[in-house]
Amino acid sequence: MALETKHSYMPTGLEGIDSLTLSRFVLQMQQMSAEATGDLTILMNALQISCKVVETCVRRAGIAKLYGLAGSGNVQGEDQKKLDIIANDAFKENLEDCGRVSVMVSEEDDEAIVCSKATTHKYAIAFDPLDGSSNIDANVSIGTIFAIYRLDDSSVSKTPAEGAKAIMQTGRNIVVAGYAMYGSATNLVLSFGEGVHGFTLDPSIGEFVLTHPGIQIPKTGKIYSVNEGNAANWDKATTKYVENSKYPEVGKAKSLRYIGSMVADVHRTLLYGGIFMYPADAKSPTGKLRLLYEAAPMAYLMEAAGGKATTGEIDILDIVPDSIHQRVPVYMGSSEDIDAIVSLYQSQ
Ligand code: AHM
Ligand code: MG
Repeated sequence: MALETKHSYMPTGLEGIDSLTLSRFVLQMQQMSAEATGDLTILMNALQISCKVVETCVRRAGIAKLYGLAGSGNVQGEDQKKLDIIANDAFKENLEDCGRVSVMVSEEDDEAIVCSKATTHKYAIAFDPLDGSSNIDANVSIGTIFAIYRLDDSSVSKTPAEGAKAIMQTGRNIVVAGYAMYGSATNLVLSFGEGVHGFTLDPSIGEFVLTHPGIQIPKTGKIYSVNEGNAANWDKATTKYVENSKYPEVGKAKSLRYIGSMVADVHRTLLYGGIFMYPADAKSPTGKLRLLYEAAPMAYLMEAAGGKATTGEIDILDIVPDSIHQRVPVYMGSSEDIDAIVSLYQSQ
């Protein structure tokens, strides 16, 4: 059956195209821009190949004995799984080899990586190669999150410190953000700033095909999503918000859904509406999720889909990073649900 893509929210020129693959989508985006050089197209190609490599490893993990710990830790002090390392290597090798990435920041690497093979210095990328690590061995959905930032082409970073400085920009400077989700199907959801589009990997042709054009998050939702095991350490605003969700003065209580993989929880929130949160608490005063490669890319998608993303006090996309692995409190989702938590912060 042909895909319905005749929507006004499709990028100009792409309306009415059936069975649109991601490769073709990216190429068309390039052809529609007068200044495009093809560099971003090549970068996006390296990115989608990396996602396919990781998806193959994830699918074969049980058979190929890829579950379990690798015996090492990352800069966050977390144990690395074998698949964390395989995914990180796949992204780093493909992105470096494509020659269009100047600087990379990965959750799994302590310092920013300056790419010696870069032939142009317009782009930096921050990524979490395999998010939701605690879910890997239980075969629960996991994913990759990424954000591509535009750099000032005239400045070439030579050291990790210079690379870190170059990529530490607000999320407003993101050029493309997205995630791949390795779930019951493999999805790649992304935004070039104009709309959010979801692709599904068709294993029979090895291509991502457009299945969710122009994702728009509902204005309000019936679901709240949070690790409620941390409730004893929450601040008043978060505690009140969750209490209101369970025991509303008017209307129906919200349902709780929490997968513990940001990619999967955000994917559901984008499609069904509601709120996803990972608040700061007394034990983790800045929260758990990392700004550059978790919070900012997802906030970019939320805003592009008509939703909102905040720390409770500031829009996530307006935060000026102070370090590459900085953590921030996260509340994101339907605009009315986010307005409710923001007003609780204002009255706190
Ligand atoms: P990771 O990058 O080490 O996988 O950690 C990030 C994950 C997110 O996917 C998820 O939202 C969160 O950690 C879950 O944390 P918790 O287990 O504390 O609820
Ligand atoms: Mg992560």
